[in-house]
Amino acid sequence: MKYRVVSIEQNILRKNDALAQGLRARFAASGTLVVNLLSSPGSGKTTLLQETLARLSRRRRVGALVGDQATDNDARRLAASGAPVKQITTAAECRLDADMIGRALDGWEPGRLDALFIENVGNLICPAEYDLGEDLRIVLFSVTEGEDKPLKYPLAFNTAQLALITKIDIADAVGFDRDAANASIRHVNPGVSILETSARTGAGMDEWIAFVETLIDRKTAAREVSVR
Ligand SMILES: Nc1nc2c(ncn2[C@@H]2O[C@H](COP(=O)(O)OP(=O)(O)O)[C@@H](O)[C@H]2O)c(=O)[nH]1
Ligand SMILES: [Mg+2]
Repeated sequence: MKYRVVSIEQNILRKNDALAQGLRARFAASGTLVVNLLSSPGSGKTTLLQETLARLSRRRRVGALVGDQATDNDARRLAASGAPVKQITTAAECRLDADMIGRALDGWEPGRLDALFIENVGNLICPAEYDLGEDLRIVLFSVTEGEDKPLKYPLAFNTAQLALITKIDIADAVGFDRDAANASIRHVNPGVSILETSARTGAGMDEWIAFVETLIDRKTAAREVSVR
């Protein structure tokens, strides 16, 4: 019986991987950089994206898809930036999958985007298993969560290319141990980039935005080469 459950899960993930490859081809053709944001609830995904969309939409075409089990609160917060935003309600599912992204894109006409940000459902377990065709997976980890969390949720941390430590403005107040947090992150993903940010004070935001813009330029250039 146990084997049967395992094989059903593997089939679901295999199907997701195939759909994600289709999305990746679609995003390569449009030259859209796709960023998948993972974290536990309350780590600051929506707040970071509010600031990111506000800053980038001055000079880039950016949009967001937001997964939430029950509400459209985050989509409404993000839409205030003026960027195109679409809500995906996942109901019983604890994560977004490639099929949900494909269906959301089919019914949505934001025009060609330089970058699409995907706010995943808030938890560090199920979203980690689902490829959404993204170029960049980032895991957010706030200073209040406990420095050992990367060790407890290794998949979320070792499938990400960037770990963003958020709410750095309150690090001292909560006794955040930077060395311990970095060591936990590096233990599960030695090569990952780590950036400290505060969407509240703006600390680290210029570096974050510059990091994304470098990737946007690279993706746009790759598209230009392929269509030439
Ligand atoms: N002090 C501080 N609070 C933040 C920061 N970013 C987000 N928050 C707060 O953390 C809470 C959860 O943020 P939210 O963006 O909704 O997290 P999400 O659930 O990951 O989308 C809210 O009360 C935010 O105001 C930050 O950089 N500094
Ligand atoms: Mg949110």
